[in-house]
Amino acid sequence: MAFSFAGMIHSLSFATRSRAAVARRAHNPKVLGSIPSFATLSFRFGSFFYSRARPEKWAPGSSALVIVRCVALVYVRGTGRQAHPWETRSRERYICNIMKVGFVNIFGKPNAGKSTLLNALMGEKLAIVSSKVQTTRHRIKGIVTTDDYQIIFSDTPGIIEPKYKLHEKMMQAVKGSLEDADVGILLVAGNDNLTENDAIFSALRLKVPCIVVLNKTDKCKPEQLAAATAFFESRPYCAKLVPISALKHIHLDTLLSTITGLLPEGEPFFAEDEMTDLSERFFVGEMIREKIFDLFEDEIPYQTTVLVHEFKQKSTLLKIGANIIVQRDTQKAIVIGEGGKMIRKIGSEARKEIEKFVGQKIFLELFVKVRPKWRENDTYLKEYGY
Ligand SMILES: Nc1nc2c(ncn2[C@@H]2O[C@H](COP(=O)(O)OP(=O)(O)OP(=O)(O)O)[C@@H](O)[C@H]2O)c(=O)[nH]1
Ligand SMILES: [Mg+2]
Repeated sequence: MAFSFAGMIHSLSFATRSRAAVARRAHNPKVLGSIPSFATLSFRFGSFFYSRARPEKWAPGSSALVIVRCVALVYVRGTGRQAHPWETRSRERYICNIMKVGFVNIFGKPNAGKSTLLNALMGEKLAIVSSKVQTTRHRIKGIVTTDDYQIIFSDTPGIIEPKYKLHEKMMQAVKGSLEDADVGILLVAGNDNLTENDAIFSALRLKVPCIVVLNKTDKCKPEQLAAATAFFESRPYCAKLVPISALKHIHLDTLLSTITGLLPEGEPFFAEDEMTDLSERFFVGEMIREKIFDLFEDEIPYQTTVLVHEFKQKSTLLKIGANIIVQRDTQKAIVIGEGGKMIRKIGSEARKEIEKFVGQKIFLELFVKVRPKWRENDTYLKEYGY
């Protein structure tokens, strides 16, 4: 009885959040699986009604707030309910020191530096980067948790007019990221065409606060920066503007404090040691794809994808098998190269990165397969993870 009551209230409290927020929780079974105790729920409901009745008493740091939190903490600790250490820490954090929590999704034209920014904010290379456009094809989440905030950043594919089905899938990843953002980062290279970027940002129609981030300031002339700042600051979607260099890590701390200033308070969605919701296999495939972007010009990177079909822990190493998918026989010959020169190069460069990523020796086996028009074929696209 007590269980079903708690469960019912739990779902009720979710009903006050957006559907997107509920869907986001589904990513994290650890959070979804922990049903709040009666004390936690009483505290939440009590504080909600109290805050509505006496808003002036509810200012951060007010004595009323501190007393209610302390009483609730003593009560929750006193119930003696066995909880997972992470769950306990998270509840204490929620009661004593509500965190800033939310989804911060990065949007922009291809090549604006979205993936470079995600990696810089994470302090870890999660997303592949290249000097060519349309490198990122998926939404890539990176989670940063400190004592004060949990930010779930999302890198997204560069916004383009779709020309084939793969493009449509890429733009669906952008659309999904528009729906659950708590804060939008509108990323633009400071020396890029301002009106083109403005048209894209306006078309996104984001209803959440947006930060226009002027990137690549290391390459901009002061007058370019001044013009871009004046231009975007006057736009209706621009809540804040921050100039940065994602590559040189300039002003990232200002960007972080601007983000946390706009985020709502709440409980963390993910355990504090979680960094992403994507699999190791996914990142391994991406690292191989990055080498293809680095090593080949023209159409090859755009007509290629990578499917990791084997990921097996052996006694001394990890065995990884991957297929490089191309559209035509001529492309297969180019990817293999004379006497296998190019495929060996892809393999040796990808292996170094993958070994750093998985933290152990790997055996990497690459094959090249021809799948005509795979970018237009729903079955292939699904099989290849799009
Ligand atoms: N000089 C300079 N170059 C940068 C900066 N940020 C990114 N770049 C470069 O810009 C290029 C594109 O970077 P990405 O991070 O792949 O860009 P993206 O927006 O993710 O591109 P797509 O995935 O194609 O949409 C790379 O060559 C980066 O090294 C920066 O702050 N300064
Ligand atoms: Mg990218």
